[in-house]
Amino acid sequence: MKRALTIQDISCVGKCSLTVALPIISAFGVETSVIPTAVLSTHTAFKNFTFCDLTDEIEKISNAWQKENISFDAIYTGYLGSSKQISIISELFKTFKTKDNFILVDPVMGDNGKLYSGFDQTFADEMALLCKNADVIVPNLTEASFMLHTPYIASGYDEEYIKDLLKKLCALGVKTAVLTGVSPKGKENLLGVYAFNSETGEYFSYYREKLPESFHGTGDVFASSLCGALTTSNDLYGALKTAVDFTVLSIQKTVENKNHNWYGVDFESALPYLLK
Ligand code: PXL
Repeated sequence: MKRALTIQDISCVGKCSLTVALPIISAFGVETSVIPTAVLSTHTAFKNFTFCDLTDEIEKISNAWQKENISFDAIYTGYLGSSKQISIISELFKTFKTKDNFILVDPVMGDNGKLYSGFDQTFADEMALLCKNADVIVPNLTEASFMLHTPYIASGYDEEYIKDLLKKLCALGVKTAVLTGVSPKGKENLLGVYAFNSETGEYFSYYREKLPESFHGTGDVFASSLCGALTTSNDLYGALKTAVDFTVLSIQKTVENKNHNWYGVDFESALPYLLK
């Protein structure tokens, strides 16, 4: 069985980060190992939350794994709490990267032109350095703009603008950059992903109809399903399609459930799609 490692926080309630990544990657038939970077009572979109930092555990866990000769087919990072965590995880990448596995970095730090609470430009610059060591990165337009120091453009941009951002992201040192939440001029009714493989020079885009509602946690659902799909097949374009379709289905299931929570998507109801 393939084994993936995912490194992100546990938000005890909130349907994001590890509570999303574990079930989704497992649904691909992939053993899912974790390093929790922090334990929060909920994610940070709630008004009141606790935060227990686990930065000091990361190196201890990594050192113990080295003694046990543990290895991974995939390493996927999501929400990280501090610049210090980023530098520790850069070292962990060097330790566990092999010629056969891949590193997926979701540089979680913001949306809709704004950084999430607790993040600043310095954090975005450190995240850009972490991306250098990744095979695949999946920023949204906000995260890409902060990492590249380019102005955030919410709408009205064309595909050339997206291609230019993708080239600049790959210039950070990453092999494949994927921009998420893309809706260019002429496709305003659609939302999708646009990817650039800097080794082959190929672009790939995949869109679905834009849904009337958006929800917290869809980025984590997308990145987790992309991790599962890439671990089980090295077809990037097929994996991106699976991840987009699973994310759209999760949103549809949420909308169908009239009693859905405000804080996350009902990806649980969409899991049977991955088991097919
Ligand atoms: O969904 C990304 C995420 C993960 N973890 C925590 C968050 C967020 C987004 O707000 O606050 C703690």
